[in-house]
Amino acid sequence: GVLMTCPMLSYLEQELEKRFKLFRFWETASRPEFLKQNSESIRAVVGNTVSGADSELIDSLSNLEIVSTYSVGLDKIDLVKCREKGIKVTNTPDVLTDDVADLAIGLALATARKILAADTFLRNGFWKNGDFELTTKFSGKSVGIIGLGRIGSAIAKRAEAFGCSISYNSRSRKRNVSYKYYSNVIDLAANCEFLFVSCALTEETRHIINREVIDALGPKGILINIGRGSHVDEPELVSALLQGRLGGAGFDVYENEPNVPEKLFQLQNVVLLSHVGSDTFETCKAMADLVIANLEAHFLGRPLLTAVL
Ligand code: 8YV
Repeated sequence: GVLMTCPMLSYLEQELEKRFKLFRFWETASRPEFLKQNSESIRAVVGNTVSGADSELIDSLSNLEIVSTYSVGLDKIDLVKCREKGIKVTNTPDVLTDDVADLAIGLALATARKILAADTFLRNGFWKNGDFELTTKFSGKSVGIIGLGRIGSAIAKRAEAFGCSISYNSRSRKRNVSYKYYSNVIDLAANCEFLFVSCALTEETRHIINREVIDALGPKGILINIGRGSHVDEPELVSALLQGRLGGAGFDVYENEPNVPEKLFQLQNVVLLSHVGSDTFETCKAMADLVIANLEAHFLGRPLLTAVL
């Protein structure tokens, strides 16, 4: 049997149901009771970024062999525990890279050019009384990227096409990359106008965007986060924006989703999306197919397509 932790794409649910005995964790009235009855027959968990596989769940499934997450992010999976117990882990890299990078650029443009505010201005009938305010240029600006993995590199490639100069921060300098490397996030922030967060969420990168980094980016700087909400110290972000110490922010992820600090709602230099980075028909289908292909490969004893562990 396969345990799905929470509702995901209905296509994924249907396709899993065709192939496996599917348990829907969110429909169980009592989780302890459900686990007592069914834990023995569960050999796989399908989780996502809302609900993954924490140590408690892993410990309660004595026959668990594989966690196949419907996400590229692994922060909701206890990888240490999985490694200890020899449980395999797969995710959905590559197939969502383009969409997330596209959206990162979209957020930069929407934030700098105030696209949503300009649209609201027109809809409210204000155009008749005069033109919309001037905004900030994106093309040709200096772009900083935290995390030059698949998504960070795709953002860099797009920003290059906008004539931007690229610099980055990551754990170590990348070989065969001509972008300027900063070993320190504060130095990166001090030397760029648009700062993108696209690294994995780990203990080291939690709150990588703190007050010092925000102040280094400064009142003309724009912060874009398509990584994880917990990369940013959110109360610090809110106060910096309210006090005008940060120029603007475009966010797709938040510390406590689906809760977003409501103080941000009044600000025109902020664009807030509801964690939709990979949510296109094309990509969600590809992610679902990859989740299934990994499970099938595992149960047939074949090599996994996108193994993390
Ligand atoms: C998820 C994401 O796919 O892949 C990730 O890490 O953040 C998203 O694209 C979405 O939240 C569903 O789990």
